[in-house]
Amino acid sequence: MKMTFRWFGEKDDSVTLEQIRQIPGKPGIVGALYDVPVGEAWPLDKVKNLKDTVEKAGLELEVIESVNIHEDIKLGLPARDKYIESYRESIRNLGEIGIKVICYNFMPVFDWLRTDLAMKLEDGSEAMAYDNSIVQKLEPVKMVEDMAANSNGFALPGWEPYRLKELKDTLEKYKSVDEDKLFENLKYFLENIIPVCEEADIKMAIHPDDPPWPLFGLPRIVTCKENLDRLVKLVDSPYNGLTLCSGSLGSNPQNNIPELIRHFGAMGRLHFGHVRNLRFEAEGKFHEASHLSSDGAFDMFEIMKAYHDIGFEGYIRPDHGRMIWGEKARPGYGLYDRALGIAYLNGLWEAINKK
Ligand code: DNO
Repeated sequence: MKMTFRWFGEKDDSVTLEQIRQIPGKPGIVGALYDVPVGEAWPLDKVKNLKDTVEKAGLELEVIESVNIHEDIKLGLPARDKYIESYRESIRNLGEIGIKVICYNFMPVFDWLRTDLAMKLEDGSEAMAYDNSIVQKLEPVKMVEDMAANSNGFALPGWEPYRLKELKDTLEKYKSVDEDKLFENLKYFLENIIPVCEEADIKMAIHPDDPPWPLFGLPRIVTCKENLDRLVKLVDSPYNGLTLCSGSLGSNPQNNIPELIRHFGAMGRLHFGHVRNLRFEAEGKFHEASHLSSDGAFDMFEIMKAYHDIGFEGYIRPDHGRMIWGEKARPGYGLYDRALGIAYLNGLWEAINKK
């Protein structure tokens, strides 16, 4: 297992590489470019530059999260071939700088969704929360405006303002896309990129849908064991793999996270783990918690033990943390609570290792 930490780059993150370097165990960086529009290839000079920046700070860069997928690919529109070609070029360029895993998602229009980005918890910390009954009453365009107004000035991944201008139009186009069609479009995409990944030695690791159920009538397919099984079979290669996000899949209590880790780990399809804890107030109503097992619903020991038992050689990162100690940062991505998360996950790992 290689411990990592997500970093949004010099311009887009309140957390610095110098700070990350002082986290016990010196985690590797999970990075990305944020100034290349979705659908365009990531230029070699820019990815080299990112790599150099990270290495100059004494850290490693082997994971990218995310190279986002143009909506026309998900919709299966004729222009997809052009965008897939750009994606292939990005993969080749990332292969040149030694990237090993690309995390991506195939969620129509929206990436992850929370209804409150700063819910006050009893101890005075703030956490992101989700309530299905609120989402059911929401109008997507209004919701996006609210998110933008509440994100401490940072653009949220997947919610970039330039994409949202076309929101209404895009929602209309999805009316003819159901689950099966979305699976078909994912298959087409994977068939066209996996051979390039094999050459570049980069594993694709799809991120689950968060939350893992349809929203606003849009289909979502990366949601449960059955669908993940279907997904890994779309192209039968270890390069077609998964990011197992405990918080995303785990928001549906029917998804048993340690069991999923064992199942897909045994198949050699697990390349990246996002570890996060949640506390449920009701079905479809939860808030994110500290990583500690007793603060939420998940047994972190069992999760880390499952990774240990499969002999996991991929990457793990702490996921969304709370805002604590007065920190102002991108929601979910402050320094302090994620650093505590790493220390705790590493502690569990050490104990499991010695047993
Ligand atoms: C949430 C993240 C996701 C993830 C993308 C991958 O905090 O885990 O936004 O990066 O879904 O494409």
